[in-house]
Amino acid sequence: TSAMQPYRTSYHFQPPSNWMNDPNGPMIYKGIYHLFYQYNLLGPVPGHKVWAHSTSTDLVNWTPHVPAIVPSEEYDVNGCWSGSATILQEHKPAILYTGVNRQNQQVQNLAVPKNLSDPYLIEWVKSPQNPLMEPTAMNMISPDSFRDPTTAWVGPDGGWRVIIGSQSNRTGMAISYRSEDFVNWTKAEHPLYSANDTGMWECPDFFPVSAQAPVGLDTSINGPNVKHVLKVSLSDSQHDYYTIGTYNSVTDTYVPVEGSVDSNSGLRYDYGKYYASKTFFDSKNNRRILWAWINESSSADDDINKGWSGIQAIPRTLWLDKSGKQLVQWPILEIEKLRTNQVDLPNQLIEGGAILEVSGITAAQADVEVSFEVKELEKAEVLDPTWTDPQMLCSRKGASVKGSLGPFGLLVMASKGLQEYTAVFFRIFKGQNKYVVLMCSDQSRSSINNSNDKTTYGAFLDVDPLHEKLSLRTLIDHSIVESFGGGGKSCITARVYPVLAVDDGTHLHVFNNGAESVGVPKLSAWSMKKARIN
Ligand code: DQQ
Repeated sequence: TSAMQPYRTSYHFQPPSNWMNDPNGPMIYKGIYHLFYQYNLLGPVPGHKVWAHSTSTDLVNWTPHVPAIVPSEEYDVNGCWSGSATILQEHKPAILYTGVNRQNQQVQNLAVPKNLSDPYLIEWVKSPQNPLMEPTAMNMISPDSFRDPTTAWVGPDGGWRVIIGSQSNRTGMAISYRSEDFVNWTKAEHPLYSANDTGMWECPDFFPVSAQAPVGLDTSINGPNVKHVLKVSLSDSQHDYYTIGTYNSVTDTYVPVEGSVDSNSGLRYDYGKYYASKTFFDSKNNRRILWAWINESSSADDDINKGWSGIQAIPRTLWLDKSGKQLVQWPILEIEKLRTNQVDLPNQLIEGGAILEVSGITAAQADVEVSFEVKELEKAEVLDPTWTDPQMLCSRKGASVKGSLGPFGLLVMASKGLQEYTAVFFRIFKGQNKYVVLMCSDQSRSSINNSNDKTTYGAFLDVDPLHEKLSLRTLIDHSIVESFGGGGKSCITARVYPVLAVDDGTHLHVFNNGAESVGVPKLSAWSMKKARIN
């Protein structure tokens, strides 16, 4: 980063300039990871989209290539929108993407590599049969609500299935299509799943997870020890919600059991900023990896001034929690290659009201892991039964509001005199018949510049503080703070734009603003090296 560009990231993926949004078609081919993304070649504003393209051997360092898919035909002249890659028979990749046609209708198109022996897959060829799926008067699909094909999967009959995000009179839905040859697609009678009054479902994602082990599965796997996840990006709220359920591949029906897409109680990948996410199966390492777009919390004018907008979250491995009731996410292990200059705090007790600086690292570009241990749980504040909205609770009880057990956690991106800081912390409450852990990311003091959106985020964390330590990991990178509570059971990502806490003026602290002391058995912090991110 330079003095002129204090908010550019050093290890979170971003192009050198202009507008980026959704990750598209992530995959691994011949040992090389591919990331495509929605990109406006012309400026830091949304504009007309192309599929920009970068590759990597480690998901950390990236090499840019020429855009893979750009508007050129009647069926995509107004934009090449989001879509996904599928690995067909004989390891041949194929991309399904949404084209915005001359009439501004959304249609689905196919593109395949020109030269399969090129592991970088630089050149892509659009199918002469495009568009393959179109809204018509017959199929009653609305032409402005038909987009973002998923990775396709094979059913027991050997046929391909794919879903497309849509809505009909505010009923959000994932429309199903089937194909024998990946070119001729037939719409199924029923959507895979739909929910009333949820509005447009963008970027659906549908994939199996193992109920036995924390490993990833190929998208076409199904069976007795497999559950399925359906994620949708709700355009109304700009949040990614998921449900966990069972998929019957004979009848092509999905029945969610955990979570919901149609209420505030739905499960989210991330309780801060995190949108248009997409997973892929990493066949080399048997894991499923999640990518997502993190937009700015500053104004469009600021985007124009800095010349860019949007970053990608650090890719996360995701798997089904032992409880079967939620997913767990953790930054890909490769990111730890960037760690350097480890600093450890000795095991200690932090008294109520104490703030302790962790020095010796580049605090604007860091990775921190800390765990907290609370002894006298009976002193926990009683949770009012009406406090069901964690974000609201975190906003009302920010880092400066003293409690009993908490708030305790980290002050990241802090300026010298603490005029600026972002607080990531926990509070423990006594619920009806168990302790309830709240995790917050409080941006209210993140910048003395008040034109930024400094909304506070919050999530409940399914950890039992009677038997487990409370762990927190936070990845800090100049204008992004990505936090993982309880080993990845709840995640919160925030964007911050400090004025004082910039580069070397940035500090890191551990704090306890509760009345009771808390143990900190372990705290390790690392400076992060710069990655090659284009
Ligand atoms: N962004 C794409 C659409 C998608 C939306 C356009 C989600 O395909 O629905 O850039 O952010």
